[in-house]
Formats: sequence, C-alpha cells, structure tokens
Amino acid sequence: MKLSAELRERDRVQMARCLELAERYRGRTSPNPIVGCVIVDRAGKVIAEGAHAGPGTPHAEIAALAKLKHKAKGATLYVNLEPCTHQGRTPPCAPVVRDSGVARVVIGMEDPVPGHGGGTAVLKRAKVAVTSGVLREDCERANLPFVTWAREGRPAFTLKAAITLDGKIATVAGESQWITGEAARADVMRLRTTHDAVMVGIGTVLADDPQLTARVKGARDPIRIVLDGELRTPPMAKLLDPSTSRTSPSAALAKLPRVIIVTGTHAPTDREAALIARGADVWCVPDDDKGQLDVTALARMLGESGITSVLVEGGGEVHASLLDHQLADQLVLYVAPRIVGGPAKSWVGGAGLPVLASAHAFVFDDAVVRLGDDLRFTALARPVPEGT
Ligand code: AOF
Ligand code: ZN
Repeated sequence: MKLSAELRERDRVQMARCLELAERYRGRTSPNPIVGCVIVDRAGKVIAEGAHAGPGTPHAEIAALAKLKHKAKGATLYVNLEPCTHQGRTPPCAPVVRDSGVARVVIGMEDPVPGHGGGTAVLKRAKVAVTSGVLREDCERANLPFVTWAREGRPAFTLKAAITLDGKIATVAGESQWITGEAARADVMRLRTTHDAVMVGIGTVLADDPQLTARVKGARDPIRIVLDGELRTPPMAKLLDPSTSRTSPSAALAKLPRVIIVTGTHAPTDREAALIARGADVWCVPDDDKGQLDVTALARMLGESGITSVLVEGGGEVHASLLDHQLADQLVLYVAPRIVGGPAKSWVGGAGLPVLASAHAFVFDDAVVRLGDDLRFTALARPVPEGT
C-alpha cells in the first residue's frame, strides 16, 4: 500500500506517542520490553492508549483495547513492538488485535525474541493492513536492553562516569567528591531507577562505601553488583545494609538477591559466609591468572537471570574490561568544566590501545544536555562491521 505523506507523518507522530507512553515504565518491565499503544478512529482521533506495566500484566495492545471493550472496528492501532503470538505470562495479543476489527496496524519494530514473532502474518492473513518499521531506529533504541537481551542473551551495559574536561575521575591526590554538581548527580539517580542493576568494582566499594540505591521518591532500587575477585567487600559495607534497599526493579526480578558479589575461582572461601549472612549472593565466574574476572561469562549469567540492563559506575578498570570485551553498549558521561591535569586516573583504565584505528568507536546519541554547570554526553557503541 502506498501511503500519502500526510499519513506517514501521522504514523510517525502516533509512534512517537507510543514510545512516550512506553517510557513511563522504563526500568520496571524486565525482562520484558517497554511498549506503548495508541488506537485512533477513522478520522485520526485518539480513542484509547495503553502501556505495558511489567511482567504478568497485560501487553500494551491489550491494555489499550480493554478501554474499548476489545472492539475497535475500522480503527488503526499503533504499537512500537510487533503484537505477539505466543502464550507466555499472558495470552497472545495478535489474535485479540485481529478480532477487535481494527482495519490497520502500525508497528515500530519486529519482535526480536526467537519464536515470539509472527504477529504481522496473523494480521495480514485476516486482511488487516500492516505497516512495519515506523520510527524503527527510535523503537530499537528505546528497547536497547530488551533487544540486546533477546538477541545476545545478555544485558545491555551503560558505562557512566563523572569526569573533568581532561577526562579524570579524581585529582592526583585521589580527591573525587564531587567532580560534577548537584544536577548531574541527581540525573545519576534517575539512571539508577531506569536500569535493572548497578555494577561497580571492589575499588569503588573500598574507596567510597557507596549505597548505590536510587534515592528518588517512589522509585525502585536497582540490584547492586560488585566485581570482587578476592572477596574484599567488608561485611559492614553500606550496600550490604538491608535497610538501604528493599525494592526490586520488576516483579520478575523480585526473586533475585539485592546484592550480587561476583568473584573468581581463586577467592578465599572463608570470607563468603559473612557476605551471605548479610544477604548477598556470591557468584563465581572464571578468572585469569591476573585475577581478571570473565565479564563475558558474567554477562551471560545476568542474562539468564532476566537482567536486561546494567549501569556500570566504575572504576576505570571495570570500564576498561567491558570495553575490551565489546560489552559497552552505551556511554553516559557527565563532564565538569574543570581541569586537574597530571597522571590522575582517567575514567577508563586498562593497558590502553596503541593504534588509533582500533579505538573503541561510538556514535553520539542524544543532544548534549546542560545540567547546572556540567554537560551530559550520551553515545552508543558503533556496531563492528561484519567480517572484521
Ligand atoms: C510485553 N509487553 O506490550 C508486548 C510484548 O511472557 P509475557 O506475557 O510476559 O510476554 C513477553 C513477550 O511478549 C516479550 O518478550 C515480547 O516478545 C512480547 N511482546 N511484551 O511485555 C508488550 N507487546
Ligand atoms: Zn503481546
């Protein structure tokens, strides 16, 4: 079907609205996607909207159709993810959409979960007009965690750092609090509420004793993950204090522990019991002779647990390790207009790359945002071209 320019523009506007509705539940739907749905009548007037609120609750299409008692004759239904055909925690949506009498369905992107697609075919067989790929890039971007998890079986990792203009995370004397101002630090809290988990290295736990909770009214706390090759996390560390976090990012993740300490095969076992007694789970992953934990194995384990997004808050060795293993999916950098110079630590450690051509490559994403005196940059990993 050839669409008029006017209709194509209307499709984009309604798809953008679907993403806006979906966005309200970011951080609460894992391992499910964020999905929004808009239904318009023949005149183009919105008659119902819906969004998916988390595992076990109705999918977005069903939430919107329920407001019309599942009858939408001649209407157009917009949804940022192809309607599903599988029986999961909830029944398949495509047949419900088909039976509602809608004349047209506009989809942002196909379902990336193997075996969950096929909704388009179900609709087309019933002579429902289907348009796919409206704002596809935005839809894929909005569901980066879900798409990464569905395609690669691991969470999407966001590397976050607060840095000076010369890329440092501390002065030569180790002073780091605070590089960025209050507005940037408040934005980090928002990031924590929109990720399933927050991960740091043991160095950060020993230096800062952080809680790593969201501290936003009404928000849920992420699961806390510590990379700790030798189990040096003090049992009295603040992040192990049961009063620092009671909530879970989503109903499907509620069975997971609040804190996961990840260690290697060479860790002293006598320290484990004290950490478990404080409510943490201790996970063991392979490590090399330098004590480097296998982050690829960890990523797989996190994916198997249904964690689809992890905010990595440093330090530099953790960031370097994720970059080196092609696990840095997006970056959020808060840059303060200050310079400290010298050999102070930069936000990425490791051995460094000698050849510019092999530098980790990113594409700047959203516009730069001003937060008080600071700026926030976001970037997405540039996909490695096939065959390299
Ligand atoms: C959602 N929300 O609005 C749509 C989804 O097992 P379930 O019932 O939780 O289904 C999850 C799958 O359903 C998900 O992986 C995706 O393939 C499909 N579509 N999921 O959570 C929605 N439309
Ligand atoms: Zn569905």
